[in-house]
Amino acid sequence: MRLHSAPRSGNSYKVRLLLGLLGTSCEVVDYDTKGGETHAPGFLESVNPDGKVPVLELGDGTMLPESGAILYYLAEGTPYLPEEKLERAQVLRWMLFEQYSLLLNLSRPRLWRMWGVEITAQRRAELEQLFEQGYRALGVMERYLGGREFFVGDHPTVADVALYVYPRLCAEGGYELEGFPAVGAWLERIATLPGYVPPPG
Ligand SMILES: N[C@@H](CCC(=O)N[C@@H](CS)C(=O)NCC(=O)O)C(=O)O
Repeated sequence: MRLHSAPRSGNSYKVRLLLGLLGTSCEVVDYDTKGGETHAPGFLESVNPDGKVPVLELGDGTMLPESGAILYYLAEGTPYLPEEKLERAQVLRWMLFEQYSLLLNLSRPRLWRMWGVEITAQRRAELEQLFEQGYRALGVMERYLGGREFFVGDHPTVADVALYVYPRLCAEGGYELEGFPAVGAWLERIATLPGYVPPPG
């Protein structure tokens, strides 16, 4: 197995985190996404036509893009993917929430800071919307977590792995998590799991 990845990519980190938690080793090939390496013809043709990482390359050469699909694949048959029908559906529910309501809102402000993107009036207005929607999504997580330790059942699943990454990194984009104590406690809980891998610095 080989992971096509980028050093500061949160979506790639999701996969490296799960690999660590599962104690599975995997070769990692890093790309320069800012430099456009994932849009080079060779990458588009033979790795991912969508020009993004992460992509998991399986032993038979099959390329599996999309962090959620990769997490699901790797977690099958392990405690990180429950067997019970409704619990599996709940895992999927939170992974879809992560992609639709959380990911872009939390990742884009970080990406713009990381890449030193000029904040024009248009981007400032976009940032305002991203923060508004991002804080709303964090509020959903905060209320749901309440007294819970993990998002599905009483042990960590790939839903936690998928949801963990961008709240953990969002301060790099200017978010403040002081108003989200349950999210903060859950982030700390994840960081104590055996095999935990720290995020890209
Ligand atoms: N839905 C995808 C999003 C993947 C994604 O946006 N990857 C970023 C890095 S975190 C990327 O490859 N960006 C390069 C580009 O879009 O050109 C997933 O969850 O894997």
